[in-house]
Amino acid sequence: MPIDATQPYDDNNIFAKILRGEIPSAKVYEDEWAYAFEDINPQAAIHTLVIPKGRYVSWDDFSQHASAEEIAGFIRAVGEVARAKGLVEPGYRLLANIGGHGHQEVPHLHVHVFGGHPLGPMLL
Ligand code: DGP
Repeated sequence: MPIDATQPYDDNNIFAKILRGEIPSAKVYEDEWAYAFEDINPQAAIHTLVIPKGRYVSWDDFSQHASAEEIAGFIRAVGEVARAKGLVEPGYRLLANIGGHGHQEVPHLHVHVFGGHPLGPMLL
């Protein structure tokens, strides 16, 4: 079920539990600002999720309330993940789902990193 992106942050969401190490995840990358792990239900040969360490429900929440340092750190981390996965030369796709129409299911901001083969035109 898609979430309401305007809801308050829920510390019991699944990605909060992954960040706290309460639920296992296949770690790809971690720094001060972000944690990246493999998606449990991959939609491409490479499908990695990057999440900020801060408590942000969605891109809307993050873009309004995160500090400039957190925003820069998170965007840099997404680039690090793509480089770590060897995606820069062949290319890749980034996606963030936001709220109901965006079909966001987990109420902690995440950016999907897709790659590993030609992805074709974006389909809605
Ligand atoms: P979205 O629709 O953008 O909210 O995508 C949520 C993604 O999170 C979806 O691709 C599946 C993934 N996911 C959900 N639960 C878990 C989990 O417990 N572990 C991992 N690794 N991924 C999860």
